[in-house]
Amino acid sequence: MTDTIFAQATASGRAALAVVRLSGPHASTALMALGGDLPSPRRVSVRPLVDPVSRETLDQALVVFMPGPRSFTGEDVVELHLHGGRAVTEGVLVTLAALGLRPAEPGEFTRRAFQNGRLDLTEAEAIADLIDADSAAQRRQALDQLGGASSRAVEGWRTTLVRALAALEAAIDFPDEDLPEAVASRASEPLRRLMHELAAASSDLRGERVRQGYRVALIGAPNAGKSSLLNRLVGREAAIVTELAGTTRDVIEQPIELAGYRLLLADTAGLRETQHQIEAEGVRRARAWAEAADLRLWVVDFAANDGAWREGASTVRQGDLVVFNKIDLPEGLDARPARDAADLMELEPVQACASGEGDIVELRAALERRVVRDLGAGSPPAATRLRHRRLLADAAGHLDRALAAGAKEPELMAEDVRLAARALEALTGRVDAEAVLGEVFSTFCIGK
Ligand SMILES: Nc1nc2c(ncn2[C@@H]2O[C@H](COP(=O)(O)OP(=O)(O)OP(=O)(O)O)[C@@H](O)[C@H]2O)c(=O)[nH]1
Ligand SMILES: [Mg+2]
Repeated sequence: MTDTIFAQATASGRAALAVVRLSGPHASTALMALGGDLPSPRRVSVRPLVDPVSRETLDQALVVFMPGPRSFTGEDVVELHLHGGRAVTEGVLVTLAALGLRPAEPGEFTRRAFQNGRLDLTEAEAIADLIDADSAAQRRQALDQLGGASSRAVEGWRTTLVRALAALEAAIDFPDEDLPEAVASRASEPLRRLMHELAAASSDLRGERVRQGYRVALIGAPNAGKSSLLNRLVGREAAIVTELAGTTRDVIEQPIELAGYRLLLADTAGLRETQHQIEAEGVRRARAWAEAADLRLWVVDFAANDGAWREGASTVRQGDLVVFNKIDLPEGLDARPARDAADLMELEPVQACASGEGDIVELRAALERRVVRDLGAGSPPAATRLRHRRLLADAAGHLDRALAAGAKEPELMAEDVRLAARALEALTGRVDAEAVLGEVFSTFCIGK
């Protein structure tokens, strides 16, 4: 028999309210011990909570009893809405422990919900994401996933696989009714389509970018104004700005929110050939960060006439942004070739003035358009974390092998289709759940 767990579900510290949650077979007896009787299910009632040993009143609280299996965890659940004073919550928690209940581990309530079939694994992960959500897009994505967006996509794919598998197995077991080779070749086309769909979903990074931030690197020649632009975008002096070329060495990462999305901006060392050991390491890091970024802002000093801007050209990619900075100053001699280079790489040009009274309105708008275009378009992603993408890639890989076995070896084909379905089942936690449970639930906070 499982034990009964309890935890404060709200943040600790002085507050107007604190919610303590109980789940397990003794939740109702604990409530009766504290509150005197058992209120009607799923109705909010007022009860004085009294320590059953000392008879001391601990609080005047709102209590709710939610009997299983129609509760969050699927077990009997009690919620105590206390006054949020430290002495109140402490008194109630100590009393619950004295009644023999056990303090919950992080994520244990959600884990029980999963184990009792109230949620699948992606929905449990969505709860963690919802609690971690800082931006509107993160909230939207977590709610979509909690509403079953990922589960439905995965279930749909799995159903296709299971149907194909059933037909194949039937033909293998009763080859006189339908030749296994014929069934295998009929199944190939839909399975190939599914393989492409799975492969696309496994390389779709939108979900992870929404959760972790859309990565934008500021790169360019020394002194172009990268640090100044970063400071303007984040709204504070996060990076040191001087008139000396080679000021920034470390990568300075700063999150911002734009159009409801979380972006991770990185200011980097100015790109140039240098003998200086520290600066050279800075340039190496700048290139590495830019390489892995979702978008690069190539900052070009509109006023400089030294040709230094060329350094950025090897790091920037087709479709990135080129920011002509310092437009408050007279145009430098070398701006023409810079524009031509930008045209050649189909960079979107933006003008900016990072210092003084100048503005970066155009840059901010361009960034906003990019993040909305790259993360906001299309249907919600099926994968929102690496775990999902790996399993989708596994499934696609098994299908690839199934198709290679093809009509010549229907038994082998069936086996690989079965493995593909397995991978999808691991994604929602239908199989092999034990292995990932620790990983999934350890990131939760206590009381969830
Ligand atoms: N007039 C003018 N000056 C600017 C503008 N943007 C930056 N500056 C100045 O240019 C100099 C270099 O700016 P930084 O932001 O440090 O340039 P950086 O690209 O980070 O330089 P490194 O870190 O050395 O690579 C500073 O003196 C800034 O005040 C601008 O739009 N207009
Ligand atoms: Mg700098």
